[in-house]
Amino acid sequence: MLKINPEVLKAVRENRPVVALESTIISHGMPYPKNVETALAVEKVIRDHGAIPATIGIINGDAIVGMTPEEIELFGKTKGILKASRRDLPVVYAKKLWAATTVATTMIIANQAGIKLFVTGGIGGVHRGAQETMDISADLQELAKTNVTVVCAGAKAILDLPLTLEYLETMGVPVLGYQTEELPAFYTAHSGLKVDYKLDNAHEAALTMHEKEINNLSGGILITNPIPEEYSMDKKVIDAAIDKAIEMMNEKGIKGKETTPFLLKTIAEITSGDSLESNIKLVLNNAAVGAEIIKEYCKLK
Ligand code: PSU
Ligand code: MN
Repeated sequence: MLKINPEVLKAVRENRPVVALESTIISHGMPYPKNVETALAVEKVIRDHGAIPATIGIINGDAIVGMTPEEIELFGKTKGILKASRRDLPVVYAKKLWAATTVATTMIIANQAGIKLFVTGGIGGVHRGAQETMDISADLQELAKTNVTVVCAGAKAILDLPLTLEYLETMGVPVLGYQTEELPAFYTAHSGLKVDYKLDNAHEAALTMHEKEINNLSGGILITNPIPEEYSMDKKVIDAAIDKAIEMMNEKGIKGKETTPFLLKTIAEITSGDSLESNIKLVLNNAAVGAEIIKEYCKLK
């Protein structure tokens, strides 16, 4: 069952700006209590920019659209909350479980609730070594089919970025740079790879969403927004931390859905928390940009 909070429901019906947010970043992407502080701060940034936040998660088999601060606190604190991607949803609903939603499932539920834009930190993608492991995040397939625009800070170098771009191209997903021509690499603004197109401002982003919709082009749009220079990490430091974390992951034999949470946690440990601080700052920055884009989009309706 979809449980949409009344404020969010009213805003969607009245064509006022709503921004969806995911809960895997809370339960599996950051440690407590920074995860909860960040989730609440992101909601505040969205409100300060004149939009309404809707954090999405699954409680007792109900998809909650617009979690309360108390629910966010529970998602941040409770151990053993599942990480649910598309394949998990039927079972989570049938067994009435608690589950954090990934980019893929947040897109699915946002779409069902009529929310057009979703803000996060980073998306899943084609993992390094995917030629052997076939580890490709279900987020990419979801971007191919579900009509939600995702604002993120690019994809981090725990992934194979060139292969991730190839995959998105094959799936017909526009990969756009917010005021940049370069694909941002999450902890830094630079990957050395190009996005398909640069968006000059929020209005142009909104127009692109609108054109996709009126031309019945199904699927998502990926808007990549670089981390502000002052919060960006030193490329050498972060690259070394990522390589080390991947080495540790292989030694421990970590696979499948544990991969991304393990790497995030290990990179934060190796960098003594610096990567976590960058992660928080880039999500807040994405929230501001996402709110501006959805405000412009609502004006077009
Ligand atoms: N990237 C991040 N932080 C995150 C995630 C990705 O920088 O928290 C989470 C998102 O919820 C994303 C998921 O959808 O990890 C991808 O997991 P997987 O690779 O197992 O599909
Ligand atoms: Mn995976």
